[in-house]
Amino acid sequence: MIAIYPGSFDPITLGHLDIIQRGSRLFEQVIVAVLRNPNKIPLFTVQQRIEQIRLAARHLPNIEVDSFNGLTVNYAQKRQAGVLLRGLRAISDFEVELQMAHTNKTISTQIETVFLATSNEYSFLSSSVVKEIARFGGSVDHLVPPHVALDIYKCYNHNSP
Ligand code: COD
Repeated sequence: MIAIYPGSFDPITLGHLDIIQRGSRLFEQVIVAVLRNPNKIPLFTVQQRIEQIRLAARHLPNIEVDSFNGLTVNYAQKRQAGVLLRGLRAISDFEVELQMAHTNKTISTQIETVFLATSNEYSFLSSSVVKEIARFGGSVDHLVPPHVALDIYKCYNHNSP
């Protein structure tokens, strides 16, 4: 079974990577799919995010990294995937994710959403938290892969604190 792990990944965090690693043990192939979203101004371009994810997941043989636009379920169908993989951190995630899963079911009954609970150590972690810390000069070395931390420091014009 092929699973799609869709998201913004702006940037990928250790929380995302944990879901990718655990997903790679559950599915034949996991396609990490970065949404090309013209309505948001991201910190990193889609191409930069793809490269960051590829490098972070290079030790996993069954991971592909791609980008998409439009509806996630349409992209999943195009890639012949049966599952949308999502991570759950808190009740706030649950409400949004459940609504998205139900909506997606109305578009395609063929595609199931599978949720993985966050690992305890990453339950607070999001791309926004990472950007907030870095913007104010803090270290994000413990929150993202090392090459991503370097990219972030470059963006905010500071060296590793
Ligand atoms: N631990 C576990 N899981 C985590 C962690 C963590 N620390 N951090 C993030 N995650 C999970 C998130 O819960 C999410 O499941 C996934 O990782 C990706 O997170 P993000 O924040 O990078 O990406 P999102 O949630 O902004 O991505 C949203 C989509 C792009 C998937 C969504 O907007 C979408 O599908 N858009 C396309 C249009 C569409 O099809 N909409 C659906 C119909 S309403």
